[in-house]
Amino acid sequence: HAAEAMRTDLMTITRYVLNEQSRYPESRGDFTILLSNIVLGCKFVCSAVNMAGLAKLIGLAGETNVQGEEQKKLDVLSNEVFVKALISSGRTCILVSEEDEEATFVDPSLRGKYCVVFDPLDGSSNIDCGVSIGTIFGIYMVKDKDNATLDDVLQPGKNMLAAGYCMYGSSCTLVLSTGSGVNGFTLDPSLGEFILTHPDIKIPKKGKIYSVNEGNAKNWDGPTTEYVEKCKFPQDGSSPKSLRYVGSMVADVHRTLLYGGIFLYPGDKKSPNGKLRVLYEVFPMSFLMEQAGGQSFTGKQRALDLVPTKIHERSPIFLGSYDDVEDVKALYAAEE
Ligand code: AHM
Ligand code: MG
Repeated sequence: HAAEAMRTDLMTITRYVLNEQSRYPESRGDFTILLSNIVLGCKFVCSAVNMAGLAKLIGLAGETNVQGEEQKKLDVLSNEVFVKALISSGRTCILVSEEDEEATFVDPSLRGKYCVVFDPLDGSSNIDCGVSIGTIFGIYMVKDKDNATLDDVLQPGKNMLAAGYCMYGSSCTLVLSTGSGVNGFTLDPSLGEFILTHPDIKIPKKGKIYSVNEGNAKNWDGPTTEYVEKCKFPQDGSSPKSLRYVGSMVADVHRTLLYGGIFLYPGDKKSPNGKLRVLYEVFPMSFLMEQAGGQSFTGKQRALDLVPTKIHERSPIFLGSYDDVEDVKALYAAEE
């Protein structure tokens, strides 16, 4: 009977969030509306990614994004869809997108109380070869929507109300935390609905996989070098870890969350702050990791304690299984 109930009692993401938000009756409707607009953006990007070859959406748009990288048409399109969906929700106040140099302050007539930071299509260098890519987002609450300032988004990650990502892979999976655990929803294309398929995700306490761009090894600092050496040549009699690196953060973090292990994008001599952006890459993924029982560390501190000073700021990041991140922390502590 249980199996039967599973098939007929569909826990959609909207239903899930409504249930969960019943703790906060006053904000229940607003958050659900905001989230359904994020979900709409994800569904759009999912179908655009799947049609990319056919629709000839792939190709250079002839623009560079704020970090000076080549931008594909699909990034531009995804960004536009998210920005428009978020503004039209009437529930947002400030938007920070990887694709826009400046933060967007929503017109007062359409303003709501939420700030959304997002990377509409992360891992775009992987589009052409069909590797999984994703959308990453984090949600803050504005202090006073009539006097919103950049400080409302330059807040430590621990102040986020919710964070998540959507992975466009062999299936389309949305992983969400609203601050009480982590849940995964898979898009049923025939229904157009995200259905709860991965309830209460917990990351294994210790993992067997490390995930890093080892091509940068010559510029790493001592603790990162030592840590990766330890993964390959453990001195405590344990087996070496396997290396898995897609080069698409959502895919690498998703695997880390489900299988355990560690994902690192350290700083190095050439890029002391690494590559990944604090607001819409490091924070949402760190939020999810902690909510799933893992940890996230910058090399100096708990990642979610970091207070960003610029919206596109970067930070080194080590995140994943509790024990694996603990090992990294010990190496950095020993260096001091
Ligand atoms: P992007 O935002 O330009 O797509 O870059 C971010 C991506 C992440 O998805 C991934 O973790 C990282 O860049 C990989 O970088 P590298 O190619 O240096 O290993
Ligand atoms: Mg990105």
